[in-house]
Amino acid sequence: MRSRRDFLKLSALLGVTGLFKSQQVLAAPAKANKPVVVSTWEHGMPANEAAWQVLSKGGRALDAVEAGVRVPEADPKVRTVGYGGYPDKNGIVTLDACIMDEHMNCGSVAFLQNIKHPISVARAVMEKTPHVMLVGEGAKQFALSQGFVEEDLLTAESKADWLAWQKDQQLQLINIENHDTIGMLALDADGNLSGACTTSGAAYKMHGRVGDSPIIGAGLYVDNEVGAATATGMGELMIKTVGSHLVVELMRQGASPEQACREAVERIARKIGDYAAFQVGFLALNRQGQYGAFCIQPGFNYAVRQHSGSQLIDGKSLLGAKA
Ligand code: SD4
Repeated sequence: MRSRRDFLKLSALLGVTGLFKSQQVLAAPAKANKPVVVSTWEHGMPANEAAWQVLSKGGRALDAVEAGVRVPEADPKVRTVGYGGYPDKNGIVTLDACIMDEHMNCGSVAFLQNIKHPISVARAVMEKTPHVMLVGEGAKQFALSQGFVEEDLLTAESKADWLAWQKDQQLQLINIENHDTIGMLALDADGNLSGACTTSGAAYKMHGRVGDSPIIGAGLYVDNEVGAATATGMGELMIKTVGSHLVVELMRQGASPEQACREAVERIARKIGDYAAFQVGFLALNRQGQYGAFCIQPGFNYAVRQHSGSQLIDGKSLLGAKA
């Protein structure tokens, strides 16, 4: 049952923007498991704690997901997000990120270089421009105009690995051994959802390659009326299937978060011949605060933070024993 607060929000919106927009901001029911934050991989644990600082004080999900994913973006030991991320084949670190809130507002940057926090640039695109996506040099110029500073993001460790890789120049495919994008989804105490996704992408990718992580619908999607989803793994497979949007639409039709993620992985397996060579993991959170995940290969895990504490959970997989 919807709370009085939800109805007040709804009617306030009806007066201003009409029914269509009001449906988009319909918050979670009063009895939802909230607040809660979920994120991909083990580096989601410290990221979730930063998000929880916001959520546990009644803060907004949007602020929580931005604060959360900034943690691995700044951590040089996380080699596939932000500062310290693996470079492309030319030895250049290029970053992709996007963010989406409960009002269908979204912002994104792709092929961004020398800026440590692409998620905050994506948020600035969302809030300070009439656009959704800025790429490359244009994204950097916009970031600099907003006060972001230029930094060298290639650490000595990533440079050494890149130099070693140059000897045989094998393109690194995203499978079981190399992955780590952070996708984060949060439901706040007011019952509103937001999500963020940020990555340095596939190691030693072609210069100019952009994955799913900055693409709304592929790497991230949020519909406050239904739920939110994010993805990690070989981005080309999520782009081809608009994977995160698919997961949200499956939840709209009644699937649980885990069922929706599973069906999206099965869709990839049905449609994409060489899917078994890659890893793809979906993570979803619905407006009741229920969460779930599913992936192609065993080995994907996700972090959860809620009032009862924090947890790292192994995702079930299509090709693993747990399927
Ligand atoms: C990409 N999806 O660029 C990202 C990479 C990733 O875990 O998720 N790695 O394709």
